[in-house]
Amino acid sequence: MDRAVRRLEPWKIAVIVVSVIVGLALIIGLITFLLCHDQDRYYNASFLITNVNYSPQYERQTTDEFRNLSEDIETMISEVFRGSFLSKRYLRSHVVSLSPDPGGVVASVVLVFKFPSADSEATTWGHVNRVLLRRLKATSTYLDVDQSTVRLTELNKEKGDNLLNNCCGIRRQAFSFTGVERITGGQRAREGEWPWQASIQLDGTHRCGASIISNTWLVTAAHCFRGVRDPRRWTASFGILLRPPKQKKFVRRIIVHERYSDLLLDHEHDVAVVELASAIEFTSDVHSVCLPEATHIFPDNISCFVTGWGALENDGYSVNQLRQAEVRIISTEICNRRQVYGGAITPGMLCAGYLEGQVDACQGDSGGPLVHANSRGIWYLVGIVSWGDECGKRNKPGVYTRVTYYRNWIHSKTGI
Ligand code: 4AZ
Repeated sequence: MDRAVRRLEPWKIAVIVVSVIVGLALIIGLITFLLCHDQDRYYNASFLITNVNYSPQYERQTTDEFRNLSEDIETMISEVFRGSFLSKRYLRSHVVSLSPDPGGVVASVVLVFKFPSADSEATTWGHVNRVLLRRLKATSTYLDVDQSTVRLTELNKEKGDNLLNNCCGIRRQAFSFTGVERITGGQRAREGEWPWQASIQLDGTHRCGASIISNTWLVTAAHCFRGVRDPRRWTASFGILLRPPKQKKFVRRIIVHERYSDLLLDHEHDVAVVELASAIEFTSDVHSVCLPEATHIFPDNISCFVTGWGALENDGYSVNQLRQAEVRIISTEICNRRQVYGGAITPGMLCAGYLEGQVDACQGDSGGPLVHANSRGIWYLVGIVSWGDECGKRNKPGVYTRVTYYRNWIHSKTGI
């Protein structure tokens, strides 16, 4: 008795008590983490739609036909899950392909859910599969889905990420819009908000913006290379910060439009494509924007965003963190008025901004993207920052290279 009491000295008791508390805390922490921590789970769903005839226009994701049918399918899938007990778990769906079938069109869709980490894969797959089968029948839509063809497979995170990151014009998180801003003094972009934005650098210094159109090709403005066309002096960086960038690549080749001239100063054919020396690793923060079809018409007045590291005011300095501004397309007719640009706007250009001024691209934004999200929320390259009379001046909106006008030229040089 005496010896036992002597052995349990106070400091030993303290150590035991502390160990037990720490151990319990760890166990409780682990349990809460497993119960409360959500993780993204990806699935591929494929099924036959019997009341739509296959059209060759479904081969390319950028056609109006692909967009219309995909939008209807994505709406249908959203209704299926939003009206079910999985409504809080369902995040999004994205049609990745539409393929021909003797019975109609086979749609392949990536579904993204958020489930607690503790839920087993088999259980969550079962929930998703059951809701999909049951509610596809109950949800009213004009699409006829053949129930017997529905296949649901779980994709691991890497495969799901890859599938989505390889689709152009997708933004992975939802970014809420916070008021009117301008590149000058305006709003900073967040990582992953404009994943196609690149910086083109001469001897390591930011010179221009550019847009990623594939893992080896960028599109930018021809005037960025004024005087220096040697690819060995150019690099491209990716991610919202110039320093430090997310990725950096050497340039293999610069192809400037044959009819662009540094001397004429008419800003005509201000487009160039840049081939990288090695492929970009696509992630949710760095991947491509979609190129519109040559025949696509972006209506006047639609909302677009211009992004860049350019000056906050005329003749100002570039910034380290990417900025964004919302601008509207201005008709060429208005932009060519005497008090605006008096006829300088040719069919290969488009104006965007506000006649009141204030919100605009500026020096250093050149070559960068002007983008618009279609009704599916997929982002398309509408214009390339090209020129303007200073920045944000009244009646002097930004002028952009019209991407649809040069769409076939871009294809002829890059195959994209
Ligand atoms: C430039 O010098 C420049 N306000 C780019 C865009 C605009 C003006 C100038 C549009 O690179």
